[in-house]
Amino acid sequence: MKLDRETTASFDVDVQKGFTPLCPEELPVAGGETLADPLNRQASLARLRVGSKDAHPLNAVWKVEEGKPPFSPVAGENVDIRWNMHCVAGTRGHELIDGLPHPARYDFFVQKGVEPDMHPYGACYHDLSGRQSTGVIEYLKLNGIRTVLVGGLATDYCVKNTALQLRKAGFEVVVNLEACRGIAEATVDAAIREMRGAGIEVVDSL
Ligand code: VGL
Repeated sequence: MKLDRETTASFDVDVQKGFTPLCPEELPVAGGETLADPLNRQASLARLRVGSKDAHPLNAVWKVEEGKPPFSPVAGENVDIRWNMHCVAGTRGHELIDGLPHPARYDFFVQKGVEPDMHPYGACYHDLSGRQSTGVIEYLKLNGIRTVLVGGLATDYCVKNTALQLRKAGFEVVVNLEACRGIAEATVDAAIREMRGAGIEVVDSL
């Protein structure tokens, strides 16, 4: 693939220990802890590097409880289903995996899901309807970015939604599967189909 570094950004989506087997009580994604090398390689192809993290509070309304299992629906404008508690600010699960830069070293960084009744997936909006920007789209446009390379966790949730939001905002989007891992095979396959259907390039590696 021919990439123009000057107009290309690299996006590390939610590459946090809470989505790896390092935090088995959270939302462990097999192989999630192995993504630093492919993400650093991806970033070397781009002029700007941006990233995101879930930064959840302990009192989140979407958390799994007795009789309220994972994936069961939860009512609210900006929540949908229940998840194990994960990526709580101030805990190990909130940290980026080893081998990535400190968040302060990124050109732009999104912390999302901070409100107890908001659980966004895509990193471009704080709400589920895509109304309240996190600012990353504006940042990329202001800096003349046209192409965004995307990797991270998890392919079937936050990576997919971030890629779709970027595409809808007018960027050329490339999802780099070597730098992603997903929660389940069926939802990863469906995510790849949906992203390709939206005009996103999904590649095995960069
Ligand atoms: C994610 C499920 C729940 C993700 C976040 O980062 O893909 N998945 N919360």
